[in-house]
Amino acid sequence: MKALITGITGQDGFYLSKLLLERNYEVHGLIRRSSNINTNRIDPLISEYLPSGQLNLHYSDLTDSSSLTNLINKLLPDEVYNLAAQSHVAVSFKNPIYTTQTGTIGTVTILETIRNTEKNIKFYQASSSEMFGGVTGESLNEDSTFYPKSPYAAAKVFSHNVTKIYRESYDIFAVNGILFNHESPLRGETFVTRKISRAVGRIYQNIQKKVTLGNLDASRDWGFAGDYTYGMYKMLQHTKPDDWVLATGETHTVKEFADEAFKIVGLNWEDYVEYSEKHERPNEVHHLLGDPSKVKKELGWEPKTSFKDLVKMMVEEDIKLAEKEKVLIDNNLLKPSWEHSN
Ligand code: NAP
Ligand code: G4F
Repeated sequence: MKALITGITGQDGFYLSKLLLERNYEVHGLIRRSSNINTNRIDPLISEYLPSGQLNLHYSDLTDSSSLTNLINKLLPDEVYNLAAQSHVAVSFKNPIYTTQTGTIGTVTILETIRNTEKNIKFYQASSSEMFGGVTGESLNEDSTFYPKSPYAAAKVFSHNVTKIYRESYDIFAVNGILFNHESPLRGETFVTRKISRAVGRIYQNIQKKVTLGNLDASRDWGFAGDYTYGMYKMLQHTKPDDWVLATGETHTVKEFADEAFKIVGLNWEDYVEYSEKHERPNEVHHLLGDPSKVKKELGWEPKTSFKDLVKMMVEEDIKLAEKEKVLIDNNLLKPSWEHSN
């Protein structure tokens, strides 16, 4: 089996490509050129699988339609997982056009290319619980109404709809995975969970004093990225394409996440967390809770990692990272800038 993954250098890109490589897939990943190395997350996979040719990386960009089309036509993969996006909701208010371009053009380009090949290429679209907007307290499922509240969410709604349109119009095996928040030690450091776990690790190692956050009362249905990427794979192995929600069915506030994370190192979060309005968004998604009963019934998928285990996994990894940073600081090889960034 041959898979093409857009967004292979991201959090989910790592977990998904690891899973596929371990199942003997030939994996092709799309990377974009940057002035700094951007393959850090997948470096362990590069050293293990690139030399044999089981893993291959190609320069492209979701906004560069011709390069995407050429790549798919050249590779003719069995499966395409479209994970790439400008995925930060707050940033999407600052860079709305770029977020929209990335979140829409690539999806329709890939679907159009698939439609024009002779091969039955299966397609996975990374849809998001952000599309629901968190306007009610109810548990959200595949039939719940979308109420996008950011340029990011609006672009995701477009891609979700166009995926469904291509499935229904051209009989393409095109699937939307509507994923609620999923985290890991590889989560981007400006998302709230990782920002907190990074801060806990550094505060524990005495190289940070405080962490500044925005809305502490927002609640999210947080799961582990490794469980969710297995769900993506399961969707493309099903007999027929459809849309499925992946969630834990539990929701926790940002405050609860901070409380749990600081407790792991025996500290009280209230002594270290400060509030700043600068982390508030022009329009907030206050509450997200997912209902994964359809995916459980039809695909047998269930999350394996509890909220407490997820927080522990992230904090423990970030304590180890901070320990390495402390050595560099002590030897004058690193100047901490984290309290001024994010
Ligand atoms: P992530 O860590 O932010 O990774 C995003 C990936 O997209 C990175 O590989 C990034 O490349 C790439 N990318 C960004 N802009 C691109 C462009 N113009 N062309 C090509 N590649 C581009 O995101 P994630 O957490 O793994 O999420 C994966 C997907 O699921 C995203 O589409 C996200 O919106 C969606 N999603 C995530 C969650 C969640 O909770 N994690 C929930 C629902 C849906 P660089 O490494 O070069 O920046
Ligand atoms: O961690 P967040 O930035 O994630 P958000 O906005 O829920 O988006 C993530 O999950 C979506 C799935 O629902 C994905 F589609 C999307 O790509 C991304 O992966 O923020 C979570 C909550 C928000 O309510 C935010 O206002 O935490 C609140 N928050 C409070 N202080 C903060 C902060 N968020 C960030 N990033 N930084 C803060 O300092």
